[in-house]
Amino acid sequence: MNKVVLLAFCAAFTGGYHTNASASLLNVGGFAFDSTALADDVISGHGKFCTDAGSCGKRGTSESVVRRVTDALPGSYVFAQSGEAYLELGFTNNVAYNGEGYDLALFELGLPDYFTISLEKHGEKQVVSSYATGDRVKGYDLNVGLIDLSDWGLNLGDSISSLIIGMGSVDPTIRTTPSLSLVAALHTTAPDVANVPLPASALLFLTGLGTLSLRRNKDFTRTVI
Ligand SMILES: [Ca+2]
Ligand SMILES: [Ca+2]
Repeated sequence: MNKVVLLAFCAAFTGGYHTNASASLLNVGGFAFDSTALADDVISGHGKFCTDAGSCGKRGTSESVVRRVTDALPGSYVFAQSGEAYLELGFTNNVAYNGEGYDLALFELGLPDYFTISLEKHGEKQVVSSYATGDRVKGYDLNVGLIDLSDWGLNLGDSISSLIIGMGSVDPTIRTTPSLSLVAALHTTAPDVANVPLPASALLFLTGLGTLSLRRNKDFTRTVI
């Protein structure tokens, strides 16, 4: 088996990659969901962002930012250049609804970090911390922040079509910011979305492929949102 075939074989059994090109099932960080469960639009944004390509000063609604936070690739991501930056993400071909347990998964890379989440502008903000999924992408830990819409007062069955994600640091003593790569609804109108933990990743085979420095966004001094 050559290396290309071996890598393809490994990717087929790992979280963090689109594992089936012909179907719409995605497996990211141990979570399985339909491709239609992804947040697929940036409705609005505030502040400037850097991308994994190393370019900064990007507006939240710029093509380079929108593509990175709405594609199915955990290895493409953005991070904020200022503490007050946020992205308002939307679901255009589905809605996310409040089911049992967690309802939304926010994936980011590097050191575990914090998102400030609200469901509407000037609405109640809550801090959601991410944790390592055990998968690695481009040589970095793939982390996930989980949201239960009940924490915002939604009843079971209530749905949302957007959310606002604060991307700056929540505390000036925390000199890191999240590197957001995609957001998925775990309960959605898409066909039978499953929140099923998968076997541990084989991505360790692939960690030597990425050399981008994620540390840059971990060194910014932030202000409290
Ligand atoms: Ca829930
Ligand atoms: Ca991405």
